[in-house]
Amino acid sequence: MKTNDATVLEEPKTDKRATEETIEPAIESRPRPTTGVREAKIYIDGKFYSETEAKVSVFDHGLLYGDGIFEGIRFYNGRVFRLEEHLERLWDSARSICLKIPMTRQGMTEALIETIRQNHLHDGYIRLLVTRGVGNLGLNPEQCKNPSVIIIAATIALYHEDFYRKGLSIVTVATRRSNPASLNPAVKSLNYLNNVMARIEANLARADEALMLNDAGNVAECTADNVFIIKDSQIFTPPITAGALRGITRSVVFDIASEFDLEVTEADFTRHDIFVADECFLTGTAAEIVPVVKVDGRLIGNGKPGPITTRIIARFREITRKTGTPIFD
Ligand code: PXG
Repeated sequence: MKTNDATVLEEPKTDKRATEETIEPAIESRPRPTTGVREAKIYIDGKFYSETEAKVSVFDHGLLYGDGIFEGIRFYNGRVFRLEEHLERLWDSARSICLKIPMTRQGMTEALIETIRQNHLHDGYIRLLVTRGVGNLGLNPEQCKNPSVIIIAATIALYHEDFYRKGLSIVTVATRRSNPASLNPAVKSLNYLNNVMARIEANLARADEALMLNDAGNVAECTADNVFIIKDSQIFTPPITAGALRGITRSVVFDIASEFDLEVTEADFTRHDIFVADECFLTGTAAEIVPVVKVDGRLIGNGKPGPITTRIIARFREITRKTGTPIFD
């Protein structure tokens, strides 16, 4: 595993299958015990703390109930990628769960950029959280008077180029994406147990990711990524109403497709449509854009990343390295 900081990252723990078709597990490289930054500075409510000093109360409802929201943001080459869109989504999530973010958007931008500076990073990943704050053991959020803002800047494992060259093998899992009427997947809440359960199923099946359906049996998304398929040069992705997060990377794919004069249609589709697709790929801040070559044991297309996917990945890489909010000015 290549990383941009040799001191930090865990190696993926999954068993390797020793066939020509071996696909390295992408997702095991995601969670890491530390930020990967020596003498890291973590932002909590206006102050910076070391990794060992950065702590929240056991009475924070973010811990007690998963009551809070978050964003995962990448920065490349000294620029924060699509920061405005991430903050907009954060504010929308907050509004939906009646959480008042205790700072302005400008204040949040400055705190985020200052956190990256304090950690002397040019490329990496930001985890931004707003928790409901400290309350009592009852779930009523009215007890929580002061939401907390936490910003963690970390190095990020660069996925092995094989993930992008060979593609992933995914499985459909029995765990359904939560019904929007109970917990809307459009809210990026701290309650990710629905996704975690799906991820466990994928692990048990030794797959690289879990494909999640909604209650109607249509494709919603993967556990931390949006899904796209391509058929006859037309690109399809599930609509937000199917239980997909309004992914930032997803929206970049819409932009790239229009540059290429390709049409993206937001439409409900089923597993069958993936089985018969020419190409399939996933999008997410951490994974970026990654081809899928197998679903539920069936090869997609010829079992290799397709030509349109490959072009979109190349263009995405150009865009991420050249655009974004400057960190050091
Ligand atoms: N769907 C879900 C459920 C997500 O959590 C995406 C799609 C992709 O959205 P963006 O905006 O990132 O293109 C996400 C992304 C990770 C990670 O480490 C990512 C997410 C959550 C937890 C971990 O990749 N969110």
